[in-house]
Amino acid sequence: MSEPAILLHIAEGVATVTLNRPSKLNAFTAAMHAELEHALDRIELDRAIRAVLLTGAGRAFCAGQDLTDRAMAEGDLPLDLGDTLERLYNPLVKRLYRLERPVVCAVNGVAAGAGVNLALACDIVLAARSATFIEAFCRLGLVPDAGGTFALPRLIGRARAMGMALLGEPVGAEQAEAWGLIWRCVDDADLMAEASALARHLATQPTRGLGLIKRAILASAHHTLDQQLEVERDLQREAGRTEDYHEGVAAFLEKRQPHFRGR
Ligand code: LHQ
Repeated sequence: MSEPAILLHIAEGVATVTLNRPSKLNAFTAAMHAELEHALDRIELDRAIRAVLLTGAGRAFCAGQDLTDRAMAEGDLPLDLGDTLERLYNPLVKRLYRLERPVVCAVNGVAAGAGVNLALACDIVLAARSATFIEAFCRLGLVPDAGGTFALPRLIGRARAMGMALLGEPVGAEQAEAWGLIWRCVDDADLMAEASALARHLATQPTRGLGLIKRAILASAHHTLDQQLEVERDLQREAGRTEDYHEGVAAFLEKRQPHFRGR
């Protein structure tokens, strides 16, 4: 039996999802998409999972689409890349944005093409100091996909987004942190310990509140101030009805540590 392309490990409220095709730098095949979809199904259904950690096996995070994977071609017709996005990448990106659990990404090595944009669809991105981010699409005559043209200008501004997308040059993790492309760059040897500790911490926090924060921040990308103030009003109303909010206030008043249950 062949190795699974996705590893799923669940412990301490954290689902660790590992892209697992290290010999091909974890490039995406159709089979890998299917396994990842299955893992996300499991995560979405299990309320005991309160944070997700995404990373790659081996020396790379993800080299994007596997350029040899012809499994998506139909008969002798030319491969419809739009169809590949519609069926595989777009639902994946939407799921990560909409997942009401914090998603930490540990970029353990090179991220290229859709691999970069998959990382940028996560909520908190840590990267090993040696990792690089390559918007490699332009080298192939393609357009950044998997949400890249949405995330890049919003995270780093138009000038840097254009530079990354039109030149396809590797951007190092330190530069990525300085630009605000990612949350933090850490020493290679510390990456997994730091990312796991962060995910474990998030898994002890008010999960519903964190999910609502995520929704609010992501909604702001296409809202006016007035619209966003309405979003905050509605989400705060919801947050104020959670058990965890009451626990947070009680713990504060009783001068003790809160015990959040994610409800
Ligand atoms: C790979 C790949 C790869 C297959 C490394 N595929 N084997 C596209 C089309 C369809 C629809 C949806 O959207 C997309 C989105 C995209 O993601 S397009 C962009 C695809 N990705 C790339 O263009 C990146 C291609 N890879 C590279 O440029 C290099 O491999 C990087 C810079 C990532 C790493 O370079 P090295 O560290 O020198 O490693 P390597 O090139 O020697 O790769 C190691 C192995 O992994 C090698 O296999 P081999 O059997 O020769 O050891 C590569 O062929 C394989 N590999 N990326 N995307």
